[in-house]
Amino acid sequence: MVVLSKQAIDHFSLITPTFFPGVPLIDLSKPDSKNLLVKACEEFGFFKVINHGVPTEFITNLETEAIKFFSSPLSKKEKAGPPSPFGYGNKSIGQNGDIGWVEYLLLTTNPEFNYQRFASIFGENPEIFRSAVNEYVSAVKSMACEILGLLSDGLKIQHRNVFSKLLMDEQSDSVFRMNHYPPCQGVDGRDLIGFGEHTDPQIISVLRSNNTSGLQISLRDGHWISVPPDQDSFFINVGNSLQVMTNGRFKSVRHRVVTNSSKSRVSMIYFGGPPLSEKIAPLPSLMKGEEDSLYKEFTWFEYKRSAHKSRLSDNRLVLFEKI
Ligand code: GA4
Repeated sequence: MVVLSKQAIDHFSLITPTFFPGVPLIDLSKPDSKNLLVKACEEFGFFKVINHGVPTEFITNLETEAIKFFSSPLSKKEKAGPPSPFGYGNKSIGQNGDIGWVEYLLLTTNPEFNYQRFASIFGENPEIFRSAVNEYVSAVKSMACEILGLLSDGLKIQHRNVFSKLLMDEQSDSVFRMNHYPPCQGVDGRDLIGFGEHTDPQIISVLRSNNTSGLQISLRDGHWISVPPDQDSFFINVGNSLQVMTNGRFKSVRHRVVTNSSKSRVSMIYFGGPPLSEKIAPLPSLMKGEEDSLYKEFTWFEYKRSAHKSRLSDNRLVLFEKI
């Protein structure tokens, strides 16, 4: 188990900014959503969606199972770890020394694989947890694909499935994560870092949390803002791969989570990624006139390998930028 020293606590604490009211809000049932989506991806790389079509029952079922799991004895949870690459993790994030005030389950979205894991973790009733994950992930993936379709419409790309087909591919390398941030008092009026600042490597990330605050995003000018929590909505992040495919027109958002002094935060995030063999490069149809590609072409396998060698806060795209 990782124990945070006084030194680490000093390093991982900060003053929390106030809530920001200007997070773009997209109503997926409205006909103008495609243009608003494009604008949000250009300006923030982040937005909130309502009328998303994911049944509340799927969300509450999975949240109940997640809370049951995180409330179980550490010795039981640790049987599902370490998360290399999938399983239970506690305070330690990734393989390169990052830590945060968080425990989590990291899963592949491949149902076969999860079954093997759950069979050993949830002795009595693995089927209930497994089906809660599968029904939730499949509904959230549909919503992510709908958003990606609307984005390609908004960008006037001829084939509207150019992004969504990567998530729909049987070989799609997507990940699902459930995080639990126990309440934490913080130090000297400063909050502790739950999950350090980073951008997501994949195409798109879909986050849902309970009503506990903690998520912060970095604006284009570098200022950090707190995102008001909303358990009935989803928050969407542009990932590094979508930034590359749009040749930098969409920006992957830097974000982090700070702990709450009195309440637990539980979040679940679907990271929609392409197949490992997929070549990621700016789409020629998005390059205007003489516009040059800002990035070297790479496969998702190459990017992922390089990401897993990095520290959480690193700018992972610099290695793939053209000079
Ligand atoms: C950030 C997004 C996802 O949570 C994740 C993370 C992954 C991990 O937890 O193992 C990484 C991080 C994430 C990027 C850099 C590397 C890998 C931790 C880390 C330090 C599951 C992912 O795909 O990339």
